[in-house]
Amino acid sequence: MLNLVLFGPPGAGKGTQSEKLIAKYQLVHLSTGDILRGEIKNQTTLGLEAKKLMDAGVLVPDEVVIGMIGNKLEENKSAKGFIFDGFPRTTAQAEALDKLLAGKNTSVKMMLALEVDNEELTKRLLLRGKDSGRADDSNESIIRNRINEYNNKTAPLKDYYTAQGKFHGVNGIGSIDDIFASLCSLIDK
Ligand code: B4P
Repeated sequence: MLNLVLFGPPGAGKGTQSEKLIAKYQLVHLSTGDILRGEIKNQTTLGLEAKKLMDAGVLVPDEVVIGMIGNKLEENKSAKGFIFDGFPRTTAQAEALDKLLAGKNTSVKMMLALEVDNEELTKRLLLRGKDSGRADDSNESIIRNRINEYNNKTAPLKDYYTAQGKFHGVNGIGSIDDIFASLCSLIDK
């Protein structure tokens, strides 16, 4: 199984590159952000709780997203592999993912990290906010919160995957196709 973790700060292009990777490698896309936005759209209890946190640019609790990923793995037993997009975002989530995959006799093959500076991230998210209607893209102070959450809780995962020899950084600035080519060359190595 080819299990990839796509990593990077908010707006780094994880969703954008996931779409291209799924098409090329025929993997199942598991984006916790998309799943949570689906729950909000359907006005489920989980969605209503998550909305407050997401709109403020804060991470939702680990047990919520870990439960969601566990369910999706069960629903896709015959998958050739998965792209984890926006998950894990904390060490507890990374440890839970390792356990869930070990229970299925598989593991994360690599973490692909899109590296983009804060100025470019803010620019991209404000631009997307003009059309997306996403509350968390709508103003600079919420975007700053998201970047702070990333630096405090998510960035340490670089060390977690480096210790397993699985971390690979890629420059996330440039054309979408060039970035995609860099990702593919790492996967195909
Ligand atoms: P996510 O939905 O994961 O969103 P993201 O970090 O904003 O986006 P991404 O990096 O995918 O950016 P994209 O490709 O869209 O998270 C939203 C919220 O959900 C979190 O804040 C949190 O509250 C919650 N959440 C999700 N997962 C969680 C978890 N595991 N634990 C706890 N909470 C969780 O790109 C952004 C923009 O840049 C787009 O407009 C795109 O067109 C543009 N772009 C992409 N590549 C570009 C390039 N090369 N050049 C120029 N622009 C580019």
